[in-house]
Amino acid sequence: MHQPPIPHVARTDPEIASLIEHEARREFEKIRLIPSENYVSVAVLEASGSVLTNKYSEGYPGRRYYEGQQFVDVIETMAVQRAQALFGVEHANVQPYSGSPANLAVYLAFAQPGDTIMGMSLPMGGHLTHGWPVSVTGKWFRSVQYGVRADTGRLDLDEVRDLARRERPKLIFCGGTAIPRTIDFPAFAEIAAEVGAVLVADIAHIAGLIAGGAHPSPAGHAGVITTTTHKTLRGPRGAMIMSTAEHAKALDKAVFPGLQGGPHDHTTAAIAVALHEAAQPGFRDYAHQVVANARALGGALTARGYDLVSGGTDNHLILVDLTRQGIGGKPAARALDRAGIELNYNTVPYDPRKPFDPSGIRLGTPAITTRGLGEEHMPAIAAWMDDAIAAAAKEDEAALDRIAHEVRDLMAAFPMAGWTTV
Ligand code: DSN
Repeated sequence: MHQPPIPHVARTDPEIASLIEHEARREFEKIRLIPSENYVSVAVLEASGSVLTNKYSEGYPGRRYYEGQQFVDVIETMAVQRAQALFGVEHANVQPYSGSPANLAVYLAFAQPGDTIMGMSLPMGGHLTHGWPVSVTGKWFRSVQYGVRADTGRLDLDEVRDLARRERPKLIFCGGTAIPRTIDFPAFAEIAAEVGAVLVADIAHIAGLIAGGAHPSPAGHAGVITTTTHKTLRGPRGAMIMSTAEHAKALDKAVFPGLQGGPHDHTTAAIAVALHEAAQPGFRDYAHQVVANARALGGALTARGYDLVSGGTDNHLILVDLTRQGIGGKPAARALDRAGIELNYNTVPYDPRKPFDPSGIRLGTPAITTRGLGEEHMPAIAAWMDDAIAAAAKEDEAALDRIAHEVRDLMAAFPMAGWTTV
């Protein structure tokens, strides 16, 4: 059952309680490979489910618009200090509701509508909020986008530099949602400095790897760092903006009152708890194991004939082009989910197919590593994936059921925070 238990929900709203219980069991039984997801600790669950949800706290510690901040002020200050210490930054704002509002606050702090901004395009691995046309960031700003090379699947920093020199953007975003390779923050910083842009490192995917020393840090290179708190960082759903002292005031003003009302104090407390967990020595082991698992899984998939975008991975994430397998990403992802392996369909760079029916799948190892799986388990996962994709092509439902059963048997041996079998 769900941990912590939810007897009050069960009594007052049994339908919702039952759905929560089903979701907890689903998370326990599946091999969860969506690279932006994880399992938070019971401590994080408790903090985010606490009475702090009752409080309004517009403003910042010591400068609020409501009374009764005796404890909330201390909590937010602790969260800020823990972020500063963990990431080695001069300033942190822990109030953004999630990654997209955090990025929007950065635009508000540094750009006017119509200004030129630059980011990686969504189908090449960037994020919607880095200036993709359907996002407000692509509608209200003049967005120029860079991608990866067709032959390597990797960024070409000479191309990024040429584009920046030509377009003179006010903001340059680096980072994204489907980048399997190490981000060269010093190189981006050099380009931004040359054209007079503010460099924004969106580390949402890799924040936990950076905290654990498994990916280089943008601190000291990027003037602004944005991140969600719920991916590799393994905290509640939320976000942070970190920066040099120089940008602190503009960013704080942009978050509140520029973009948001009251911060979600229960989330702030849970972020503080997660940051404390990420500062423990065991988190370094976790971060390095995430990368080792991704390398092992990528290697096992390659050995089975799968094409990995950029040829492999340096981090937690793998992007697979299924063209050679003769199946689209969407039917493959559906079949894998049926087989107990959860991931998402994804465009690959230069994808000839449509975004809603693309050529690829995106997967990663943050969640399974939290469950305790190691490199030795990756060949079996690759074999199940291969079998499920072959079964999808033949519409072999029995094979998918068999794999789901085997997956459930494996995962039963790995405890999950948030679920208890007794
Ligand atoms: N939805 C996130 C992801 O899955 O990468 C990005 O916002």
